Amino acid sequence: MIKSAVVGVGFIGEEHIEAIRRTNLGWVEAIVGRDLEKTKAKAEVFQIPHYYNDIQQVLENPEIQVVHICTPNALHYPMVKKALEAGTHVVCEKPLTMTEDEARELTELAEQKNLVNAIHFNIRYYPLVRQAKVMIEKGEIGRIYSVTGSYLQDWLVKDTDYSWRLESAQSGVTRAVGDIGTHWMDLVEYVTGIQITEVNADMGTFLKKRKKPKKSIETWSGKILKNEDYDVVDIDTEDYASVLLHFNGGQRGVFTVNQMACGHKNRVTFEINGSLGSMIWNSEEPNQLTIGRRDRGNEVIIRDPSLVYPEAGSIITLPGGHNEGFADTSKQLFKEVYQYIKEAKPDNPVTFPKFEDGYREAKLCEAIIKSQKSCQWQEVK
Ligand code: SOE
Repeated sequence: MIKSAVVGVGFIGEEHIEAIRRTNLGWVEAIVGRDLEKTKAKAEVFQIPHYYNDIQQVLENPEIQVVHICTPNALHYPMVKKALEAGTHVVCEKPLTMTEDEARELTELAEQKNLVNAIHFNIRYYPLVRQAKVMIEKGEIGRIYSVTGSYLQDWLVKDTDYSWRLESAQSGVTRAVGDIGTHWMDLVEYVTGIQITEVNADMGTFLKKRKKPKKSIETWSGKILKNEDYDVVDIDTEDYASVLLHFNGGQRGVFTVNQMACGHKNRVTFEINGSLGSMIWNSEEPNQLTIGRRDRGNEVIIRDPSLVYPEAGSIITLPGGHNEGFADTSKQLFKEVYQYIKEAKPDNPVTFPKFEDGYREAKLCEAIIKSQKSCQWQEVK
């Protein structure tokens, strides 16, 4: 078992703990949280041997080979840097950092130190996403013309909905694009193999003021508080964005992100239109992929290991009809990372998303922000 530590134990940190365990390759030796009492309580619930309130204590333990950074975004850069400098492999939540410069620095540092570096772009690990990628590589939908889609949520619809993600100091200057737009852009570049070269963005903040709970609450915890429990604060990050896209082969595209879209809990969709067919997928029904055809009936591919390409089959655990979902994506991603660490052969192909993919997203975010400010198309450098 590869010993690991999870730093930050909110909603997504807990997901990491569970997913690491389900790989059958990793063992969670320690967790790190801001508040020692709360972290102790979580360590007891999850039966984890050690708990700390400082990452340094984890980095001093030579048995811990990997750290998972699941803190608010502002802490990714200093935490990842410390971990790499201490010679520890890192799995980081997205976005990698809050700025392009920080992302470049961490990407270079990880390469210099020859350490395994992964970023949690888990949506790549829905098996039919990988199936779509392989089908495109084999030319099954022909020449790609356009790529469209969205990432919609409703957990920030009310002015009483609050999270550290709303604050630019903790999450970065872009929220909806940085949090869920990065997932979408990573996903479509991964699946299609084409790259976004220019962006034209329109971003909006519907609620300019929100009620901030006097005590911090975890993302998705859905706590109901009373009026006197809040302070009214200004919001400086976007709820919504639509971004027009140009790709490197002349393809066109557009995506919308919206964290105030009632009824959509956490729905990523893409539609890829090619000369021989279209591909349509959404994360709320992840176990089916629609292939649209012009000259014959459309097809629906289902998530069944015996019916997909081996590359997609390799990230399926259960037989067809035994549905897998969100929690399985992290398990499959970590399985590939931990297997790579275990085999320790640098020439093995890297199948998981790396810091360079996080750096790519940082560049895309910077271009989107510039485009919003200038009201013009912006090149992605
Ligand atoms: C919050 O918007 C969030 O938790 C994202 O940060 C995750 O990446 C996504 O999976 C669900 O929503």
